[in-house]
Amino acid sequence: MRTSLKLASAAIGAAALLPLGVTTAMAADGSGNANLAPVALNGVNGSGTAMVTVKGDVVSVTLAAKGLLADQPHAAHIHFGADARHECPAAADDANKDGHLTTTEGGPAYGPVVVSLTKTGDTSPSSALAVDRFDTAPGGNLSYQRGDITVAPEVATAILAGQAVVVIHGVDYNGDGKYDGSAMSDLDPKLPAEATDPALCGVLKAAPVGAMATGGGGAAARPEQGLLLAGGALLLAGLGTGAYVVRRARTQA
Ligand SMILES: [Cu+2]
Repeated sequence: MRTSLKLASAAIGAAALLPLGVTTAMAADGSGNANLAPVALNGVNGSGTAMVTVKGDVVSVTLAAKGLLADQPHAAHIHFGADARHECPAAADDANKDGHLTTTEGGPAYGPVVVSLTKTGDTSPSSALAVDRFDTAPGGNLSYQRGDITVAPEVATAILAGQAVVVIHGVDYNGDGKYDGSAMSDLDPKLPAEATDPALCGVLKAAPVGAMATGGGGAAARPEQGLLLAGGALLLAGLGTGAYVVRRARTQA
């Protein structure tokens, strides 16, 4: 009697653990949305949205933002760290109390770069500062769409779990319309801090399940179809510039 009871409870324990293991082992499909808001302390008067759809380990990303420094490259990434808070940084993250948040100071909140949202070519963390492949926000408006981004399985899982954070970098502390100033970047000492400090940030939240249910219903909108088509066009356009990838690859944040 006692032995069979033990066995039974052991089996229940194993069954209770199983779903967790399955969820982390295989990437599901779904999407996450983020409202992008100014990063604390960094003086950006802007806003934006991000939408990420996940199909297995391929993600499609759409960004729209306004209020950025115009006509300058804005590095944009998906950040995630298993040990991070899965948040945007707060004023309290200003570790050196200089009144601004660097990308590194935001690390405890959002983790390292896991996807570089480049317009063409490589999207790995090694392209985190590939300045010639990021959007330059003409007129301060950033518009970005790409559909061919392969991510690590744990990144796909994190996006669907509401643990990934979209960050757009590039600020203008002194308001002179360009990246300059005596403070140098924590990521690349050859760049001004203005070029890499975080500007806008938003945590990707899982979209309502109903929004992604296609189920054969004719009425269901399929926004991801247009997205993927656009992404394919971007991919084709990007093939010609693939040579830049290696040259521009730099160490990640
Ligand atoms: Cu970033």
